[in-house]
Amino acid sequence: MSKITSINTFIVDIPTIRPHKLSMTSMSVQSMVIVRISDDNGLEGIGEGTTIGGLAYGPESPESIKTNIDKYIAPLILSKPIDSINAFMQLLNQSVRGNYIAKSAIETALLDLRGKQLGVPVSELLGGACHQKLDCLWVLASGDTEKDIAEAQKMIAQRRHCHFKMKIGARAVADDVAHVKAVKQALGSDISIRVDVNQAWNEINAVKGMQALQDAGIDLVEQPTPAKDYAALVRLSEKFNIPILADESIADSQDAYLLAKQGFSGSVALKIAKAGGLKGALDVAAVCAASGIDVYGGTLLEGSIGTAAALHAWSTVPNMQFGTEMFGPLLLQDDFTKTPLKYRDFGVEIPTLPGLGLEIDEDKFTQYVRK
Ligand code: MUC
Ligand code: MG
Repeated sequence: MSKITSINTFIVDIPTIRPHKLSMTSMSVQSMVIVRISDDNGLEGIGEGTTIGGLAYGPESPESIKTNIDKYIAPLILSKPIDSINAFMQLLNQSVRGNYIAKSAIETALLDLRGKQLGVPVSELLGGACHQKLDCLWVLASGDTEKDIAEAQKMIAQRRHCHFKMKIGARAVADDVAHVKAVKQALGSDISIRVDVNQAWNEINAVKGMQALQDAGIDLVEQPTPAKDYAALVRLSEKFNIPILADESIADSQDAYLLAKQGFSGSVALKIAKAGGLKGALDVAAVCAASGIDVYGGTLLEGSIGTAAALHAWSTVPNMQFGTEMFGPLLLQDDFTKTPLKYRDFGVEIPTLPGLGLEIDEDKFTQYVRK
């Protein structure tokens, strides 16, 4: 059995194609933690741990992800034989609390390495793909109504995306609703529009906002209220026909169980970063399936590596009712892999080569790696 000989981490900064404005931050660059794990046969597994806006989105930053892998996580698995990724993850979960994004990066790199050792794609290590291609929406977040309309029209004409999610919550409810309504009217009734409030509303504003968005024909409202306020999410899901998607509220399968137990009738965004890896996210999907809760393949705006990892996981979920938003690489000005993901016909293909199915372009990697 081959052994792990090195675990190296890097922060890679790549500018975005335009400012990406969320309720809690505006992004102009994405900082990805890339993990490279080698074995004694010269094979390498790659993983990615990425968040949004430093510490604006959640409790892990690119710098903490890198430091905690280097100091606490890597020594637990270095020099060990890579016979069971489940056993490695159990050890990590016993020894390191939280740090879900760091764990997701490590699990991804281990799965990529194991897939390359066995000559099979990561989806096969997870039991096999049910889908070869998944729907993929695009997020409109320029902050400007006319720019958002032009951007969406271009994506539709290119047959790249026909579902859109709009980031709102930074402005007054009435201003946000007017912005969303203008985009919906310009694009027409056939084009699906959703919104993501990223926890910015209290329940009173959520009632006002959701009523107006429902009346305007918006298809879904994501995380209107604060993550921990499960009772508000349950009340809102009972009050409105417009579906609610829980995002920041649900990290792992225990969260999904607790929300389902309270009677939540909405849907849940799966993210490998929130759940501590691919298997953790699939556990969330299993709890949702058992509870009658629909799922959606979510992103923390990862580049190609994290996005490919999530796609392998989502490909094994029989029913991804709300599609996916695995567009992260397209928001970045450049890609340091030689094997870009294939976006076509309003969706994205699941890679089929061994491991994640990606290869790093070393020159570009060196160009963007933080010195
Ligand atoms: C989120 O909260 O959904 C996903 C897409 C995007 O633009 O931001 C992320 C995070
Ligand atoms: Mg969200």
